Amino acid sequence: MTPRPAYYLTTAIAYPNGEPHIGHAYEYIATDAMARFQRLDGYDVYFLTGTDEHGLKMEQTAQKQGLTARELATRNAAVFKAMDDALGVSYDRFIRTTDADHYASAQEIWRRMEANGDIYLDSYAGWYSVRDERFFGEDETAVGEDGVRRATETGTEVTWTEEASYFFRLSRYQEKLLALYRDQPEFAAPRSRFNEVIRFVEGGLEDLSISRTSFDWGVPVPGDPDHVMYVWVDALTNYLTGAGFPHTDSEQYRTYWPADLHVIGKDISRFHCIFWPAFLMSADLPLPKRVMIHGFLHNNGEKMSKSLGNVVAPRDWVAQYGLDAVRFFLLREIPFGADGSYNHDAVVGRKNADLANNLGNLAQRSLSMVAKNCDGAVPQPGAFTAEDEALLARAADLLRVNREAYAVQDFHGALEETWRVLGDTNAYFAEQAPWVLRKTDPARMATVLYVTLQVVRTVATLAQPVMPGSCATLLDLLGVPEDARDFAALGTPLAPGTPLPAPVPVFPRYEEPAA
Ligand code: ME8
Repeated sequence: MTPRPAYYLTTAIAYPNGEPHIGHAYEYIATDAMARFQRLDGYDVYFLTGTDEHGLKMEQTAQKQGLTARELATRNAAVFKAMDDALGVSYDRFIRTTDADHYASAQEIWRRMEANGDIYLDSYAGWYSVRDERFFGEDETAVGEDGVRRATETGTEVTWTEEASYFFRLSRYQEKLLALYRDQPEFAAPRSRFNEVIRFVEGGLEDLSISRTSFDWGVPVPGDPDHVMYVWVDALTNYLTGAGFPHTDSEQYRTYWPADLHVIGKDISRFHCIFWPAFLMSADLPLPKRVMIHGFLHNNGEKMSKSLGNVVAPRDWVAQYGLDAVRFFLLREIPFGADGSYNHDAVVGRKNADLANNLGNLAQRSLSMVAKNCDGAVPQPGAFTAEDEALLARAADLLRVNREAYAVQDFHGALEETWRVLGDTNAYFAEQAPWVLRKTDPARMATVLYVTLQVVRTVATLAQPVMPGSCATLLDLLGVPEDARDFAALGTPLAPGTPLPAPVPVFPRYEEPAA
């Protein structure tokens, strides 16, 4: 047997300085859908997520709460992990940057960059935003009416920082990065955000301060314990740690590095598309194949913020709408890569129209008819008409359509096309009227029900990455054995005569709670 091809994907690792919000959940759910899709499509998937625990932001938040940074990180890493579990995020490892193997990994990449002559000691004087864990040039900041200096791009407060620091020779990598972008036009997406990165690099790169001496909450710099690494050097390296680095001869590393996909939000594209490949080039390590940059979620068009009180906790949404409706809404509503807005009516609209009506109703009506009129087993179809053949062909083509969409993380497009076929199946069902055929032509009724079940089964199989729980229940109702739910199994049509359990509704409507 040839080994299954490997597929290694990651989310950004979150700062556990507070509780996760729906923006975090969005990234994890999308990456999880990608991981599940690839598994169902026969890949040997490794899925990494976790927490980014070092740096001044963690240190300062902890101090305010009377905790050590480690205590704060431990407490909130558990909250993030519990949220992943509650959201059905099928990670293979939840990495914490305080894990021992991560220290070894971050120190090894540092040594390699140093050995390559890319690290030198100097002193840093400039502006630093703790919120963004990021340095800014004077010209990238401005003093507001309140006398506070802020970073123009992110609006966060900056403080003057002057200390001994190691620098990474980022300036050396401008040409190599531009060559990478030219040679691998799919290295980052969407194109508009990738173009912003390219324009920034074309504007010239300055060397990067990569260590701090004014606090010690970080990975110690090899050979100079007065310094800890700049948090982003250590954070980005988590992707290598997850792949078994520094053990480059390990099975884990040989199987999974380079990563196939990093999924991140738009605010950290420069770190992933500029710094990260430059560090890897310097350390003489292969580069990840793709960085997918998603947009930001806004509450009713407004930025989520604690002061506006509009931050959605993922667990509240799950309690209110149900997990699979939340997962479906987020991936169906917003084209991945674009910013998106959410509100209650939009979620309810998707839950009721797309799930309860389009899919749930069709499944329930066809399965109930089968239970009553076909001895509770998959019906035996007769000869297919041109309409039957056309619909079955469209359903069969959905695997190709979904593969093409997932290959570029177009979850929205995948679901849109899949639901279009469902919509047409609803029209077919209404037109064929099997409840009339029941009396006039029962053999034809059996064929119509068979065709409908075959489409529902295809949709339930392909929608598993987005709605694992509900689709599993639906596939149970369709009599599809657990070992026949991967995409390869779609090549075998439903077997007539398979006994089916009594149908139950899988996609309930949202009912407003009584006032
Ligand atoms: O940036 N909508 O951590 P983080 C969508 N530790 N996505 C959002 C969002 C929103 N409103 N707000 C944040 C960090 N995100 C670093 C990453 S990776 C080596 C280190 C996304 O907790 C954000 O873009 O601030 C990022 O991808 C992720 O959530 C974690 O953000």
